Amino acid sequence: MNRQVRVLGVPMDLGADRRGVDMGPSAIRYGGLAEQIESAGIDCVDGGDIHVPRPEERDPDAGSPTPGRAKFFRETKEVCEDVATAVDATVGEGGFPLVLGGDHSIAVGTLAGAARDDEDLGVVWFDAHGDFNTPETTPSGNIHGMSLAAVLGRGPFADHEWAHTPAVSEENVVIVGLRDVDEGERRLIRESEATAFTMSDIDARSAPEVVAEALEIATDGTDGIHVSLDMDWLDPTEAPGVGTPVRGGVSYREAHTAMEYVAEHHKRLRSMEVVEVNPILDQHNKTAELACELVASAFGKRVL
Ligand code: EXY
Ligand code: MN
Ligand code: MN
Ligand code: MN
Repeated sequence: MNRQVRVLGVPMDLGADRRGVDMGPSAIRYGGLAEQIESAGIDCVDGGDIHVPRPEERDPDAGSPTPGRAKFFRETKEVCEDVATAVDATVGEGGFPLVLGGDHSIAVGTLAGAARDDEDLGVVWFDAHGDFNTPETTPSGNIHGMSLAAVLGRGPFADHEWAHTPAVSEENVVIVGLRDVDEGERRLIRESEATAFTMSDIDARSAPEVVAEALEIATDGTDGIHVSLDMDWLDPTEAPGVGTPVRGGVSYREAHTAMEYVAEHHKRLRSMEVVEVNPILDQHNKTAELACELVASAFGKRVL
């Protein structure tokens, strides 16, 4: 990839239950992100962090679980709108946005910005979870479990012009790595045009084969693709520092091979985000450091 990478940190944990992923951008930077990107031969600048409302700036009851409501909706909307503006500007200047979470709710902003000029993007969403809940189906009220559904125009952002939903072509959206899906979102995923590969598919066919097919689907007839890497896609033994760990994820090598396959589509790669790194739950910044390595693999870094 020959575009300049512009890093954008989104220190946000309002979309999740556990506190801590707001420190993800710092942990990833300390994990050697700049060095890893440089070792891939890619020019990179750091655009700093998006402002996230501080506790005193939040609505007092925004975090209380109310059936049918998304928690911290106004605050998340403000953050995602700013993320969309920053990502749109980066793409507009010919750059490549690399967005660091923060919880996965930031994807609503990333994709709104990346889908500027009404581009039709495909998405490969690496995740243990479907993130396909709506306020009506969510068991938690947490927006990070609703973010992909929201990107596709379901749920509370649907009537927000800035969100540009559906920002992407639903038939070119592929979830890879599912192993923890709620009842309500299971039905929504099945009814959608998106493709979902579970860990059972990966067990049966291998990660490289599934990822190769996922990239074919995402690039078929689109203007480009976005990669959304939720670090809880990996097995918690490799990535313990995530907000919602689920056993039975992919290995270190499977994740690197997946990113190497992503790099083969670098001419179509428009944007990328790495989310859900939680330093509080990590072991000596291992998950953040791995995130940096995986970004370098996605940007074309090779052993030989
Ligand atoms: N499905 C559960 C919920 O909606 O609350 C857990 C979601 C976890 C989402 C993480 C980001 O992938
Ligand atoms: Mn996720
Ligand atoms: Mn569009
Ligand atoms: Mn997840």
